[in-house]
Amino acid sequence: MDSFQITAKKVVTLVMVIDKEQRKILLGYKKRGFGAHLWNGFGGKVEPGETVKDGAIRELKEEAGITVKPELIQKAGVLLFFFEHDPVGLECHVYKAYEYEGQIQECDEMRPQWFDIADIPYDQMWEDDKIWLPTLLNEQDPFFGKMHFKRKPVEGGDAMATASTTSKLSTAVAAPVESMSPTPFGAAQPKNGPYAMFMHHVERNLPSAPKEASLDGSIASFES
Ligand code: 8OG
Repeated sequence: MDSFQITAKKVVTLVMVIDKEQRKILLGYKKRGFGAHLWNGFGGKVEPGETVKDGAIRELKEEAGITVKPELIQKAGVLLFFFEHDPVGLECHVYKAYEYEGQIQECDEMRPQWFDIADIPYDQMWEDDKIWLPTLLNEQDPFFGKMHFKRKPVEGGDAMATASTTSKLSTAVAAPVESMSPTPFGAAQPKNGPYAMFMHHVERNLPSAPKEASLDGSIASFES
């Protein structure tokens, strides 16, 4: 486990917008950067000087074009991600919102789309999501999770490279339009991206939401 020891952590946010009545969830297709080609909630790094919640609200606005009032966004849990041989862990604060204002909009980083809760594309999401997202959807939060990831072995190029090679090939043979995937994230995309999760631990139904995690992987403090 030495290869998973962290000496620092980066605080990131993730917001899940849910339409309870229609039983739908708003996800975004990440077009570039970390987690590219996967569907996810909306979020990112917390900026110096802003609270974690303010960071979550700002990222939701930047990535999906919508606003949630601070009193209508609720902390669902904290996830601590460890990546092999990376001394910096990610402390991800997960929020849920059932109401929003504004028009949902695509940006250069994310393409938002509603999904039926019964039809969440878990095989095109980070691998851990199928473990904790049902917890949030079933209202078994607050939760705390620890996930350990290894980079997937490279087999004639990594998963991302394979995906782009495949799409270049289909262009080269000039496939008829009808036979082409209607979206740029069809079957050629990597299953769950370039990382494989090999260990996880989740605590559910906590009495209150974790506020911070320790570098040893435990909860350091709870929201008051
Ligand atoms: O700023 P940037 O887009 O790189 O921030 C990373 C985003 O990805 C942030 O919203 C947190 C999110 N994220 C991870 N790991 C995982 C994960 O395992 N599952 C999900 N659903 N989101 C993750 O960094």
